[in-house]
Amino acid sequence: MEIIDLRSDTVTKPTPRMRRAMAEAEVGDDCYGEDPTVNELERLAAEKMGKEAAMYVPSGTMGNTSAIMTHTQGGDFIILDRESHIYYYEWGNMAALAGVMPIPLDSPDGCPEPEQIEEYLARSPSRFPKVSLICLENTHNRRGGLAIPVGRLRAVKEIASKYGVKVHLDGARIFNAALALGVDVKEIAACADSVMFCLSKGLGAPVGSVLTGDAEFISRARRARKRLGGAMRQAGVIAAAGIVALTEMIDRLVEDHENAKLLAQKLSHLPKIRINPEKVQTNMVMVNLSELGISAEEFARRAQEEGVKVSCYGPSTVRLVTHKDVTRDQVLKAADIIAKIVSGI
Ligand code: TLP
Repeated sequence: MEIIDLRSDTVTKPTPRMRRAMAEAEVGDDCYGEDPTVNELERLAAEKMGKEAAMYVPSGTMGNTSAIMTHTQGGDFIILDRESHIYYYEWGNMAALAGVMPIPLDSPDGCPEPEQIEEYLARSPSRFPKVSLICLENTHNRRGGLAIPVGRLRAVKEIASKYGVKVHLDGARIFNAALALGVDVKEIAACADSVMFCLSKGLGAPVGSVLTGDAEFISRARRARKRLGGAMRQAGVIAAAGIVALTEMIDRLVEDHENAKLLAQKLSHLPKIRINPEKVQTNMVMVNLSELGISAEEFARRAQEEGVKVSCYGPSTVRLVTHKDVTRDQVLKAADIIAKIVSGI
């Protein structure tokens, strides 16, 4: 049976060009700064983001954790959306590894309001714990792949700068955000002191993310990466695929966005399925099943039986993600399969 895997864009497989680049990569010991392929990837990543420097990391989680460890000191607080990946999925790393406390705010459109933030930043420094970092996310995963407009990010950066607080952006899917907003990725990156983005999601590389920022920040972040066990040796073998991701795979993300819109449009006609097609801005479709009277887990199980994989995003919400390894025809087929499941409930 053909499997249409819509669980995540992380399931994408490397392209033939990536595999060739990996096989032929020039390598060296990256802990001595001697891997030319890693160095080239880091140079390219920094240039794309408009930042001075970059550090290759095995995962987005390690990129975010290294950033938090570098920007903060134990006992500090960080402000972030309560649905952010860092807060929701990253295993309490901020507390366990950086020793910082979260102030999770509820920001339904994914970006905290400056007023919400200022309430904490304006507190007396002698009586309240220090807030040293604000973490943003764009696109915002749990808020449905929303692309947060640059104006909103900039407003946060301005209030942060007023109080001397740093901003880190989890830009795992920053290229999807730039595409949806019709801006250069640098405009988004300029709203944060550090930006992490993933090569291993819609861009199709098998492994890896990059943390970018100014040169001094990145040289300190390298210590955090060491502590986390993420300093690699001949990592050029995987970085080579990252270079292909950055040079060849960005422009095609438009197809994923079109496919997600098509999927949302098809599913929104089904009875008792709740989707807000206007919220489908990038490559994710959140489907609310509460009126159907079936749990997300049961729905996912039935869909898998019919050859469509989705992920559960709450007791009655499933997430469907389009990516380079699902075609328009497969998306249409998945919509038909889901229609059949819904009609049988
Ligand atoms: N997200 C994964 C799961 O962990 C949920 C997915 O399938 O979407 N930031 C954001 C916004 C992410 O969505 C993810 C991964 C990460 C960071 C972490 O990246 P990795 O998996 O490389 O550690």
